[in-house]
Amino acid sequence: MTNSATAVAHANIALAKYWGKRDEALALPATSSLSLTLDAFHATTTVTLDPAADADTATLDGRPMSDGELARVSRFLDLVRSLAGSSARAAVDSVSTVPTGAGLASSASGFAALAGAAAAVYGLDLDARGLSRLARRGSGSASRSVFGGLVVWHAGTDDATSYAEPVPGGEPGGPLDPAMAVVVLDAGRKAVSSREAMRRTVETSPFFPAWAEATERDVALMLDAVRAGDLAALGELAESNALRMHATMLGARPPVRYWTAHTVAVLDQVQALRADGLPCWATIDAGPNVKVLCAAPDLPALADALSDGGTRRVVTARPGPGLRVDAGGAS
Ligand code: 2P0
Repeated sequence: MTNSATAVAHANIALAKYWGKRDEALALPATSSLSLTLDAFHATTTVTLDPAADADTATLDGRPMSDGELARVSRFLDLVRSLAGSSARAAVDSVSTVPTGAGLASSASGFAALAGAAAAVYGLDLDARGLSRLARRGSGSASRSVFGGLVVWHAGTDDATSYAEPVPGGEPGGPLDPAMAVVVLDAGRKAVSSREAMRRTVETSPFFPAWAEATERDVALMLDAVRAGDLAALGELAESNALRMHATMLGARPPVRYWTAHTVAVLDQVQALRADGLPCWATIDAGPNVKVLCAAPDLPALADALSDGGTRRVVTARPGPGLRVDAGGAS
């Protein structure tokens, strides 16, 4: 019997954003969303069963997780244990190349890897869709990191129908050949967690219903653009969708604003680059950092321009792979 499993999951960046839940307990989103899994950032997580222990333990990058982080991991393991009919506690060891809590999708890769390793070690027999549904319960965006390339997360109406699946067309060298330059303006932890900011937006922003309607439409239009191999249409929709998400949270009380002056400077530059004939489109998540979509052949020139003479840190990314699980741990 295997008592240890390791999984690797890559971060994803949404082009049509998930911002707001309709059911907190089941982590059902208010809308569908569409993302690109990136090769540049990933989490590697090992889960080892320890039947003699009376509590779970967890480390992140070799250090014990904070009480809050451990509680969230342990709650997720409780769900896995209830599905598996097990009471064994576990040791979780995670190593991540994603800065945590900076709007760089650390929880997406983290919970997708945890879902993969925990499902294997507790003996849940899940297919990719089942793993996506499970990862969703840890962190909504983690449902998408189970798959590589372009991914759609169907909002669904209940636990069984809310899952992600891959969208053909985003493969490296394919018709869209997408790539992304990630401008890391601030890798520090954000002041308001995306979970709290989402909740506040749903409860207090008068713009929220319009956001939810528009995003469901955006996902459909983006899927059309992908099918047509039209990166420009996809990019224009993505930039608009991100600005609408931030407009919606600016409408919350108290308002949520993740942008800094540096964020705005990068948005200005993206607009100027486009006007100069370099097709590229910005998106921003729950943090000040800006991710810029382009066609892969344009990535070196884009990254060079965004680095602003080497004064800004820019990470270049191509489409990344889906979840990989190695259940061959110690027996
Ligand atoms: C997204 N974000 O679609 C959006 C855009 C951030 C901005 O998904 O509460 O960490 O754990 O379900 O998945 C971040 O939210 O939130 C996120 P929970 P999660 O990528």
